[in-house]
Amino acid sequence: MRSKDRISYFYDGDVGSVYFGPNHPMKPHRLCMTHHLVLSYELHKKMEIYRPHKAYPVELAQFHSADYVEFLHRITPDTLHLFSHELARYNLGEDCPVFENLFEFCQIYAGGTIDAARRLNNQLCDIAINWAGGLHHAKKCEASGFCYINDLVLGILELLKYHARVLYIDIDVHHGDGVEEAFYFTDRVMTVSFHKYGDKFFPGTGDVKEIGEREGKFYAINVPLKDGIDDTSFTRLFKTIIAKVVETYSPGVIVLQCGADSLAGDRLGCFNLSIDGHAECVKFVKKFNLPLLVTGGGGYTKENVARCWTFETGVLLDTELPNGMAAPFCFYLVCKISDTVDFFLDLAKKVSRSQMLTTIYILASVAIYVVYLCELHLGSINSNFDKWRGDDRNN
Ligand code: V1D
Ligand code: CA
Repeated sequence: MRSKDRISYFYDGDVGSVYFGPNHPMKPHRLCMTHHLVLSYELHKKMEIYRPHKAYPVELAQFHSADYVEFLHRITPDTLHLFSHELARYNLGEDCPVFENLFEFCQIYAGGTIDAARRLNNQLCDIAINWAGGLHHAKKCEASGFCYINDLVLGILELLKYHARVLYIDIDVHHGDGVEEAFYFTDRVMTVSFHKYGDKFFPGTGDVKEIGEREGKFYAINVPLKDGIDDTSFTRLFKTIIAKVVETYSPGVIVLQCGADSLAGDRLGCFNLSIDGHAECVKFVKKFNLPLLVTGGGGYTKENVARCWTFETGVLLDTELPNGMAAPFCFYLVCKISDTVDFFLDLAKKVSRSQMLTTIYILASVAIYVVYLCELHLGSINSNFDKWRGDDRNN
Protein backbone atom coordinates (compact mmCIF):
# COMPACT_ATOMS: atom_id res chain seq x y z
CA MET A 1 0.00 0.00 0.00
CA ARG A 2 1.15 3.53 -0.84
CA SER A 3 1.92 6.03 1.90
CA LYS A 4 -0.76 8.71 2.29
CA ASP A 5 1.44 11.56 1.06
CA ARG A 6 2.04 10.03 -2.38
CA ILE A 7 -1.44 11.08 -3.56
CA SER A 8 -2.44 14.77 -3.53
CA TYR A 9 -6.13 15.64 -3.89
CA PHE A 10 -7.27 19.22 -4.53
CA TYR A 11 -10.68 20.53 -3.51
CA ASP A 12 -12.25 23.88 -2.64
CA GLY A 13 -15.84 23.87 -1.35
CA ASP A 14 -16.57 27.18 -3.12
CA VAL A 15 -16.20 25.60 -6.58
CA GLY A 16 -19.46 23.69 -6.22
CA SER A 17 -21.63 26.66 -5.39
CA VAL A 18 -21.62 28.54 -8.69
CA TYR A 19 -24.64 28.30 -10.96
CA PHE A 20 -24.48 28.36 -14.78
CA GLY A 21 -28.17 29.24 -15.12
CA PRO A 22 -31.56 27.70 -15.89
CA ASN A 23 -31.45 24.58 -18.08
CA HIS A 24 -27.69 24.72 -18.44
CA PRO A 25 -26.37 21.13 -18.21
CA MET A 26 -23.16 22.03 -16.36
CA LYS A 27 -23.85 21.69 -12.64
CA PRO A 28 -20.73 22.40 -10.56
CA HIS A 29 -22.56 21.00 -7.54
CA ARG A 30 -21.51 17.56 -8.89
CA LEU A 31 -18.04 18.43 -7.47
CA CYS A 32 -19.46 18.90 -4.00
CA MET A 33 -21.35 15.59 -4.35
CA THR A 34 -18.16 13.82 -5.44
CA HIS A 35 -16.28 15.21 -2.46
CA HIS A 36 -19.06 14.09 -0.07
CA LEU A 37 -18.88 10.58 -1.48
CA VAL A 38 -15.07 10.53 -1.23
CA LEU A 39 -15.43 11.47 2.47
CA SER A 40 -18.22 8.91 3.02
CA TYR A 41 -15.93 6.14 1.82
CA GLU A 42 -13.16 7.52 4.06
CA LEU A 43 -10.83 7.89 1.10
CA HIS A 44 -9.55 11.21 2.56
CA LYS A 45 -7.70 9.17 5.18
CA LYS A 46 -5.50 7.66 2.47
CA MET A 47 -4.35 10.83 0.71
CA GLU A 48 -3.31 14.43 1.37
CA ILE A 49 -6.13 16.92 0.81
CA TYR A 50 -5.23 20.48 -0.31
CA ARG A 51 -7.23 23.60 -0.93
CA PRO A 52 -5.82 24.99 -4.20
CA HIS A 53 -4.59 28.56 -4.48
CA LYS A 54 -6.69 30.89 -6.63
CA ALA A 55 -4.62 31.27 -9.79
CA TYR A 56 -3.51 34.89 -10.36
CA PRO A 57 -4.43 36.66 -13.61
CA VAL A 58 -0.75 36.60 -14.59
CA GLU A 59 -0.72 32.78 -14.22
CA LEU A 60 -3.83 32.46 -16.41
CA ALA A 61 -2.12 34.68 -19.00
CA GLN A 62 0.66 32.08 -19.45
CA PHE A 63 -1.68 30.64 -22.07
CA HIS A 64 -4.62 33.03 -22.46
CA SER A 65 -4.37 36.52 -23.89
CA ALA A 66 -4.12 39.23 -21.22
CA ASP A 67 -7.15 41.09 -22.64
CA TYR A 68 -9.35 37.96 -22.43
CA VAL A 69 -8.27 37.27 -18.82
CA GLU A 70 -8.88 40.92 -17.95
CA PHE A 71 -12.37 40.77 -19.47
CA LEU A 72 -13.28 37.59 -17.55
CA HIS A 73 -12.10 39.37 -14.40
CA ARG A 74 -14.18 42.47 -15.07
CA ILE A 75 -17.48 41.17 -16.45
CA THR A 76 -20.46 40.48 -14.13
CA PRO A 77 -24.11 39.56 -14.81
CA ASP A 78 -25.03 43.20 -13.95
CA THR A 79 -22.68 44.78 -16.52
CA LEU A 80 -23.38 42.30 -19.36
CA HIS A 81 -25.57 44.69 -21.32
CA LEU A 82 -22.67 47.16 -21.71
CA PHE A 83 -20.38 44.70 -23.49
CA SER A 84 -22.25 43.00 -26.34
CA HIS A 85 -19.29 43.40 -28.73
CA GLU A 86 -16.80 41.79 -26.28
CA LEU A 87 -19.24 39.01 -25.37
CA ALA A 88 -19.41 37.95 -29.03
CA ARG A 89 -15.63 38.31 -29.46
CA TYR A 90 -14.86 36.09 -26.45
CA ASN A 91 -17.69 33.63 -27.22
CA LEU A 92 -19.56 34.24 -23.96
CA GLY A 93 -23.27 33.46 -24.15
CA GLU A 94 -25.45 30.35 -24.15
CA ASP A 95 -22.77 27.65 -23.75
CA CYS A 96 -20.47 29.86 -21.68
CA PRO A 97 -22.70 32.24 -19.72
CA VAL A 98 -21.48 35.02 -17.46
CA PHE A 99 -22.60 34.15 -13.92
CA GLU A 100 -21.94 35.34 -10.38
CA ASN A 101 -18.33 34.61 -9.24
CA LEU A 102 -17.28 33.32 -12.68
CA PHE A 103 -13.70 34.57 -12.38
CA GLU A 104 -13.20 33.11 -8.91
CA PHE A 105 -14.54 29.78 -10.20
CA CYS A 106 -11.90 29.87 -12.99
CA GLN A 107 -9.16 30.81 -10.52
CA ILE A 108 -10.03 27.87 -8.26
CA TYR A 109 -10.21 25.10 -10.88
CA ALA A 110 -7.14 26.40 -12.72
CA GLY A 111 -5.27 26.88 -9.43
CA GLY A 112 -5.98 23.22 -8.60
CA THR A 113 -4.45 21.90 -11.83
CA ILE A 114 -1.43 24.24 -11.59
CA ASP A 115 -0.82 23.22 -7.95
CA ALA A 116 -1.18 19.55 -8.92
CA ALA A 117 1.48 19.97 -11.66
CA ARG A 118 3.83 21.79 -9.26
CA ARG A 119 3.61 19.06 -6.62
CA LEU A 120 4.37 16.44 -9.29
CA ASN A 121 7.30 18.52 -10.59
CA ASN A 122 8.77 18.72 -7.09
CA GLN A 123 8.24 14.99 -6.61
CA LEU A 124 6.05 15.71 -3.59
CA CYS A 125 3.56 13.12 -4.83
CA ASP A 126 3.17 10.41 -7.51
CA ILE A 127 -0.45 11.13 -8.40
CA ALA A 128 -2.34 14.45 -8.17
CA ILE A 129 -6.12 14.69 -8.55
CA ASN A 130 -8.25 17.75 -9.37
CA TRP A 131 -11.82 16.71 -10.23
CA ALA A 132 -12.78 20.40 -10.71
CA GLY A 133 -10.32 20.71 -13.61
CA GLY A 134 -10.26 19.24 -17.12
CA LEU A 135 -11.93 22.12 -19.00
CA HIS A 136 -10.41 21.10 -22.30
CA HIS A 137 -12.27 23.34 -24.81
CA ALA A 138 -11.10 26.82 -23.72
CA LYS A 139 -8.93 28.62 -26.30
CA LYS A 140 -6.25 31.29 -26.00
CA CYS A 141 -8.66 34.19 -26.63
CA GLU A 142 -12.09 32.68 -26.14
CA ALA A 143 -14.37 30.50 -24.06
CA SER A 144 -15.87 27.37 -25.59
CA GLY A 145 -18.11 24.44 -24.54
CA PHE A 146 -18.63 25.43 -20.89
CA CYS A 147 -14.86 26.08 -20.53
CA TYR A 148 -13.41 29.55 -19.86
CA ILE A 149 -9.82 28.93 -18.79
CA ASN A 150 -7.94 25.89 -20.05
CA ASP A 151 -6.47 24.54 -16.81
CA LEU A 152 -5.06 21.50 -18.66
CA VAL A 153 -2.91 23.67 -20.94
CA LEU A 154 -1.72 25.66 -17.90
CA GLY A 155 -0.91 22.44 -16.01
CA ILE A 156 0.96 20.98 -19.00
CA LEU A 157 2.98 24.22 -19.44
CA GLU A 158 3.99 23.85 -15.78
CA LEU A 159 4.98 20.18 -16.31
CA LEU A 160 7.05 21.13 -19.38
CA LYS A 161 9.36 23.11 -17.06
CA TYR A 162 10.59 19.79 -15.63
CA HIS A 163 9.72 17.16 -18.23
CA ALA A 164 10.90 16.79 -21.83
CA ARG A 165 7.72 15.03 -22.98
CA VAL A 166 4.16 15.14 -21.62
CA LEU A 167 1.44 12.71 -22.67
CA TYR A 168 -2.14 14.04 -22.56
CA ILE A 169 -5.02 11.51 -22.67
CA ASP A 170 -8.69 12.56 -22.89
CA ILE A 171 -11.63 10.17 -22.34
CA ASP A 172 -14.37 12.83 -22.22
CA VAL A 173 -17.02 12.05 -24.90
CA HIS A 174 -16.11 15.37 -26.57
CA HIS A 175 -12.92 16.06 -28.53
CA GLY A 176 -10.17 17.68 -26.43
CA ASP A 177 -9.78 20.43 -29.03
CA GLY A 178 -8.39 23.23 -26.81
CA VAL A 179 -5.48 21.13 -25.56
CA GLU A 180 -4.78 19.68 -29.00
CA GLU A 181 -4.77 23.15 -30.58
CA ALA A 182 -2.42 24.60 -27.93
CA PHE A 183 0.25 21.95 -28.63
CA TYR A 184 -0.49 21.18 -32.30
CA PHE A 185 2.92 22.36 -33.52
CA THR A 186 5.16 20.76 -30.90
CA ASP A 187 6.52 17.26 -30.30
CA ARG A 188 6.93 17.97 -26.58
CA VAL A 189 3.28 17.19 -25.88
CA MET A 190 1.47 14.23 -27.39
CA THR A 191 -2.33 14.54 -27.25
CA VAL A 192 -4.62 11.52 -27.55
CA SER A 193 -8.39 12.08 -27.50
CA PHE A 194 -11.15 9.45 -27.64
CA HIS A 195 -14.49 11.03 -28.56
CA LYS A 196 -17.76 10.86 -30.44
CA TYR A 197 -17.27 12.25 -33.96
CA GLY A 198 -19.88 13.01 -36.62
CA ASP A 199 -23.56 14.05 -36.74
CA LYS A 200 -22.40 17.62 -35.87
CA PHE A 201 -21.50 16.48 -32.35
CA PHE A 202 -19.72 19.27 -30.44
CA PRO A 203 -17.10 20.63 -31.16
CA GLY A 204 -17.03 19.02 -34.63
CA THR A 205 -13.24 18.50 -34.72
CA GLY A 206 -11.20 15.37 -33.93
CA ASP A 207 -11.09 13.56 -37.27
CA VAL A 208 -8.56 10.74 -37.41
CA LYS A 209 -6.77 12.79 -40.10
CA GLU A 210 -5.87 15.57 -37.61
CA ILE A 211 -2.37 14.50 -36.61
CA GLY A 212 -0.46 17.71 -35.79
CA GLU A 213 1.70 19.93 -37.99
CA ARG A 214 5.35 21.00 -38.40
CA GLU A 215 7.35 19.71 -35.37
CA GLY A 216 4.05 18.43 -34.02
CA LYS A 217 3.25 16.20 -36.99
CA PHE A 218 2.24 12.72 -35.68
CA TYR A 219 2.05 14.05 -32.09
CA ALA A 220 -1.74 14.52 -32.09
CA ILE A 221 -3.84 11.34 -32.13
CA ASN A 222 -7.60 11.32 -32.59
CA VAL A 223 -9.86 8.33 -32.03
CA PRO A 224 -13.25 9.29 -33.51
CA LEU A 225 -16.04 6.95 -32.37
CA LYS A 226 -19.71 6.31 -33.04
CA ASP A 227 -22.64 6.33 -30.59
CA GLY A 228 -23.10 3.44 -28.21
CA ILE A 229 -19.54 2.13 -27.88
CA ASP A 230 -19.39 -0.29 -24.94
CA ASP A 231 -16.81 -1.27 -22.30
CA THR A 232 -15.31 -4.13 -24.31
CA SER A 233 -14.65 -2.15 -27.51
CA PHE A 234 -13.61 1.05 -25.75
CA THR A 235 -11.16 -0.50 -23.28
CA ARG A 236 -9.65 -2.72 -26.00
CA LEU A 237 -9.03 0.31 -28.23
CA PHE A 238 -7.80 2.38 -25.31
CA LYS A 239 -5.32 -0.20 -24.04
CA THR A 240 -3.93 -1.02 -27.48
CA ILE A 241 -3.38 2.63 -28.43
CA ILE A 242 -2.08 3.88 -25.07
CA ALA A 243 0.31 0.93 -24.61
CA LYS A 244 1.89 1.67 -28.00
CA VAL A 245 2.00 5.44 -27.37
CA VAL A 246 3.73 5.07 -23.98
CA GLU A 247 6.19 2.56 -25.43
CA THR A 248 7.19 4.73 -28.41
CA TYR A 249 6.82 8.27 -26.98
CA SER A 250 8.25 7.49 -23.53
CA PRO A 251 6.66 10.43 -21.68
CA GLY A 252 8.05 11.73 -18.37
CA VAL A 253 4.54 12.44 -17.03
CA ILE A 254 0.92 11.73 -18.00
CA VAL A 255 -2.14 14.02 -17.77
CA LEU A 256 -5.45 12.14 -17.84
CA GLN A 257 -8.72 14.01 -18.46
CA CYS A 258 -11.54 11.78 -17.12
CA GLY A 259 -14.68 13.51 -18.45
CA ALA A 260 -17.58 11.41 -17.15
CA ASP A 261 -19.93 12.29 -20.02
CA SER A 262 -18.63 9.14 -21.75
CA LEU A 263 -20.70 7.10 -19.25
CA ALA A 264 -23.96 5.45 -20.32
CA GLY A 265 -27.01 7.56 -19.51
CA ASP A 266 -25.20 10.90 -19.61
CA ARG A 267 -27.50 13.84 -20.42
CA LEU A 268 -25.22 15.02 -23.29
CA GLY A 269 -23.12 11.95 -24.08
CA CYS A 270 -23.98 8.97 -26.27
CA PHE A 271 -21.47 6.26 -25.28
CA ASN A 272 -22.39 3.15 -23.34
CA LEU A 273 -19.57 2.86 -20.81
CA SER A 274 -20.11 1.60 -17.28
CA ILE A 275 -18.19 3.08 -14.36
CA ASP A 276 -16.09 -0.11 -14.36
CA GLY A 277 -15.19 0.39 -18.04
CA HIS A 278 -14.33 4.06 -17.52
CA ALA A 279 -12.26 3.25 -14.44
CA GLU A 280 -10.48 0.43 -16.29
CA CYS A 281 -8.80 3.15 -18.40
CA VAL A 282 -7.63 4.94 -15.24
CA LYS A 283 -6.32 1.66 -13.80
CA PHE A 284 -4.46 0.95 -17.04
CA VAL A 285 -2.75 4.37 -17.10
CA LYS A 286 -1.81 4.11 -13.41
CA LYS A 287 0.02 0.83 -14.08
CA PHE A 288 2.75 2.66 -16.06
CA ASN A 289 3.93 4.07 -12.71
CA LEU A 290 4.70 7.46 -14.23
CA PRO A 291 3.85 10.74 -12.45
CA LEU A 292 0.14 11.21 -13.11
CA LEU A 293 -2.15 14.26 -13.07
CA VAL A 294 -5.85 13.32 -13.12
CA THR A 295 -8.68 15.78 -13.78
CA GLY A 296 -12.43 15.77 -14.29
CA GLY A 297 -14.12 17.32 -17.32
CA GLY A 298 -17.65 16.92 -18.66
CA GLY A 299 -20.34 14.83 -16.96
CA TYR A 300 -24.02 15.78 -16.82
CA THR A 301 -25.82 13.08 -14.87
CA LYS A 302 -24.67 14.20 -11.47
CA GLU A 303 -25.08 11.01 -9.41
CA ASN A 304 -23.12 9.03 -12.01
CA VAL A 305 -20.36 11.64 -12.16
CA ALA A 306 -19.96 11.56 -8.37
CA ARG A 307 -19.94 7.74 -8.31
CA CYS A 308 -17.48 7.53 -11.19
CA TRP A 309 -14.92 10.00 -9.84
CA THR A 310 -15.17 8.54 -6.32
CA PHE A 311 -14.64 5.04 -7.69
CA GLU A 312 -11.65 6.31 -9.70
CA THR A 313 -10.22 8.03 -6.61
CA GLY A 314 -10.41 4.55 -5.06
CA VAL A 315 -8.62 3.02 -8.06
CA LEU A 316 -5.81 5.60 -7.76
CA LEU A 317 -5.52 4.79 -4.03
CA ASP A 318 -5.52 1.02 -4.66
CA THR A 319 -8.73 0.85 -2.64
CA GLU A 320 -11.50 -1.28 -3.99
CA LEU A 321 -14.96 0.18 -3.47
CA PRO A 322 -18.12 -1.94 -3.56
CA ASN A 323 -19.28 -2.82 -7.06
CA GLY A 324 -22.23 -0.68 -8.10
CA MET A 325 -21.25 1.86 -5.44
CA ALA A 326 -24.24 1.41 -3.18
CA ALA A 327 -23.82 4.89 -1.75
CA PRO A 328 -24.64 5.79 1.85
CA PHE A 329 -28.15 7.08 2.38
CA CYS A 330 -26.93 10.61 3.13
CA PHE A 331 -25.47 10.76 -0.41
CA TYR A 332 -28.94 10.28 -1.90
CA LEU A 333 -30.21 12.92 0.47
CA VAL A 334 -27.51 15.36 -0.76
CA CYS A 335 -28.43 14.50 -4.40
CA LYS A 336 -32.13 15.08 -3.80
CA ILE A 337 -31.55 18.36 -1.95
CA SER A 338 -29.25 19.50 -4.78
CA ASP A 339 -31.87 18.59 -7.42
CA THR A 340 -34.54 20.45 -5.47
CA VAL A 341 -32.33 23.55 -5.15
CA ASP A 342 -31.55 23.39 -8.91
CA PHE A 343 -35.24 22.95 -9.68
CA PHE A 344 -36.23 26.05 -7.71
CA LEU A 345 -33.31 28.10 -9.08
CA ASP A 346 -34.32 27.15 -12.64
CA LEU A 347 -37.95 27.87 -11.90
CA ALA A 348 -37.26 31.21 -10.24
CA LYS A 349 -35.62 32.47 -13.43
CA LYS A 350 -38.47 31.43 -15.68
CA VAL A 351 -41.79 31.94 -13.96
CA SER A 352 -43.72 34.69 -12.31
CA ARG A 353 -44.23 34.92 -8.55
CA SER A 354 -47.81 33.61 -8.80
CA GLN A 355 -46.74 30.60 -10.90
CA MET A 356 -44.01 29.90 -8.34
CA LEU A 357 -46.54 30.02 -5.47
CA THR A 358 -48.89 27.67 -7.33
CA THR A 359 -46.04 25.21 -7.88
CA ILE A 360 -45.02 25.35 -4.20
CA TYR A 361 -48.68 24.79 -3.23
CA ILE A 362 -48.94 21.72 -5.51
CA LEU A 363 -45.62 20.31 -4.27
CA ALA A 364 -46.62 20.84 -0.64
CA SER A 365 -49.95 19.05 -1.25
CA VAL A 366 -48.15 16.12 -2.90
CA ALA A 367 -45.69 15.97 0.03
CA ILE A 368 -48.56 15.91 2.57
CA TYR A 369 -50.30 13.15 0.62
CA VAL A 370 -47.07 11.09 0.47
CA VAL A 371 -46.60 11.47 4.25
CA TYR A 372 -50.22 10.38 4.74
CA LEU A 373 -49.68 7.26 2.55
CA CYS A 374 -46.43 6.46 4.39
CA GLU A 375 -48.20 6.66 7.73
CA LEU A 376 -50.94 4.36 6.49
CA HIS A 377 -48.33 1.94 5.19
CA LEU A 378 -46.17 2.15 8.33
CA GLY A 379 -49.29 1.67 10.43
CA SER A 380 -50.03 -1.62 8.68
CA ILE A 381 -46.37 -2.70 8.95
CA ASN A 382 -46.37 -1.90 12.67
CA SER A 383 -49.61 -3.76 13.35
CA ASN A 384 -48.34 -6.79 11.38
CA PHE A 385 -45.07 -6.57 13.31
CA ASP A 386 -46.94 -6.49 16.63
CA LYS A 387 -49.04 -9.45 15.48
CA TRP A 388 -45.91 -11.35 14.41
CA ARG A 389 -44.19 -10.58 17.76
CA GLY A 390 -47.28 -11.71 19.60
CA ASP A 391 -47.42 -14.94 17.53
CA ASP A 392 -43.72 -15.44 18.25
CA ARG A 393 -44.19 -15.01 21.97
CA ASN A 394 -47.08 -17.49 21.90
CA ASN A 395 -44.80 -20.16 20.33
F1 V1D B 1 -28.07 21.83 -23.85
C1 V1D B 1 -27.67 23.03 -23.49
C2 V1D B 1 -28.50 23.84 -22.73
C3 V1D B 1 -28.08 25.10 -22.37
C4 V1D B 1 -26.85 25.54 -22.78
C5 V1D B 1 -26.03 24.71 -23.54
C6 V1D B 1 -26.43 23.46 -23.90
C7 V1D B 1 -25.55 22.58 -24.71
C8 V1D B 1 -25.61 21.23 -24.90
N1 V1D B 1 -24.59 20.87 -25.73
N2 V1D B 1 -24.49 23.03 -25.38
C9 V1D B 1 -23.90 22.00 -25.98
C10 V1D B 1 -22.68 22.09 -26.79
N3 V1D B 1 -22.77 23.24 -27.64
C11 V1D B 1 -23.24 23.21 -28.89
C12 V1D B 1 -23.38 24.54 -29.50
C13 V1D B 1 -24.32 24.73 -30.60
N4 V1D B 1 -23.40 25.73 -31.12
C14 V1D B 1 -23.28 26.08 -32.42
C15 V1D B 1 -22.34 25.08 -30.32
O1 V1D B 1 -23.53 22.15 -29.44
C16 V1D B 1 -21.43 22.23 -25.93
C17 V1D B 1 -21.03 20.94 -25.25
C18 V1D B 1 -19.86 21.19 -24.31
C19 V1D B 1 -19.28 19.92 -23.74
C20 V1D B 1 -18.25 20.25 -22.70
C21 V1D B 1 -17.43 19.09 -22.17
O2 V1D B 1 -18.28 18.06 -21.73
O3 V1D B 1 -16.62 18.54 -23.16
C22 V1D B 1 -16.58 19.57 -21.01
N5 V1D B 1 -15.41 19.12 -20.76
O4 V1D B 1 -14.92 19.75 -19.67
C23 V1D B 1 -15.81 20.57 -19.22
C24 V1D B 1 -16.89 20.49 -20.04
CA1 CA C 1 -12.21 13.11 -25.48
